[in-house]
Amino acid sequence: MDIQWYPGHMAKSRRELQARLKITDLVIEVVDARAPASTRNPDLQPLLSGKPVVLVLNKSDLADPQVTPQWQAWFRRRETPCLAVDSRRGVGVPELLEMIHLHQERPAGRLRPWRAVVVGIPNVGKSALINQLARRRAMAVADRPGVTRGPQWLRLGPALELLDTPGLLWPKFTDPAAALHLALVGAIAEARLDASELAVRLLEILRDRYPQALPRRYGEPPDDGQNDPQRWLDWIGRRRGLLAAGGKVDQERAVRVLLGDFREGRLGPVSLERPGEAQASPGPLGPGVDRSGGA
Ligand SMILES: Nc1nc2c(ncn2[C@@H]2O[C@H](COP(=O)(O)OP(=O)(O)OP(=O)(O)O)[C@@H](O)[C@H]2O)c(=O)[nH]1
Ligand SMILES: [Mg+2]
Repeated sequence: MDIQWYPGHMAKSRRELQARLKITDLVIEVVDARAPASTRNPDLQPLLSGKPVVLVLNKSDLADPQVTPQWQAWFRRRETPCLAVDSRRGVGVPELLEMIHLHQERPAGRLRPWRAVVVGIPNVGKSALINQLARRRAMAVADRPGVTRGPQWLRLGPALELLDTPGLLWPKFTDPAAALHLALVGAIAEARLDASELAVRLLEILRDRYPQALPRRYGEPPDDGQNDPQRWLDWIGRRRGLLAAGGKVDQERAVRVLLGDFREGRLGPVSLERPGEAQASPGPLGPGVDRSGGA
């Protein structure tokens, strides 16, 4: 596995963003509602100095509807205006537009249009959100990190411009759990991490927080063995007929089925993080982990 901590293109994107921030009036920071702590880029904060920020908890359709309001309250207590949004269906978008227009009320006589920039880590749905705000497919959207390559302006009306930006990660991680959450929500290419480690993390969260999610999707395993991750991988493999030579379950394929079902929301809404827990924070991850998010 090639080790690239913070590839050149991201450093360049950061410089480009820094330059453009000077000419924008509002920052729309997009995070993944399933992991709002891990998917917030700490490297962005120093760049935003003084600009008003609206935080969007996107993909809220995939997150636990009981947990997302707790996050909203948590951020609001920290003076961060915050909205839950589903950019696939447009839920929360009218409220966001309202918030934008609220900020937009400015003294008359300004010479340039009012500008908002959409920032965040890769694959959180920045471009999808812009398309919802614009009500058309103006930006390319795809379920992999690194789709938006450079900054792109979009005019929304005579006096409002939006800027889409490429997803940005930060150079160093401290918490390995943060990296797992980033990979689970698709912000770092999964191939950069050990997929079975991702599966174990996910299975633990499901066991502790969403005990019905696995039985609902795959049925109850017949044995009454330990309720550990391995038991579920074996069961998923057997249910799906993913057998390797000798009749043993093909672990890799079972992992892929599980992660695919999670990403597509087929396990039901799941929040990987809750406010008040020991939160993932940035720092060194260890070898073999590439945060480029690039494919
Ligand atoms: N379920 C769900 N999927 C979403 C939502 N928003 C975006 N997506 C999907 O997430 C994937 C990534 O969306 P993009 O808009 O390309 O993400 P991005 O943040 O612009 O990504 P980069 O340009 O790579 O930084 C796409 O498959 C979208 O359809 C949402 O609110 N809910
Ligand atoms: Mg994009």
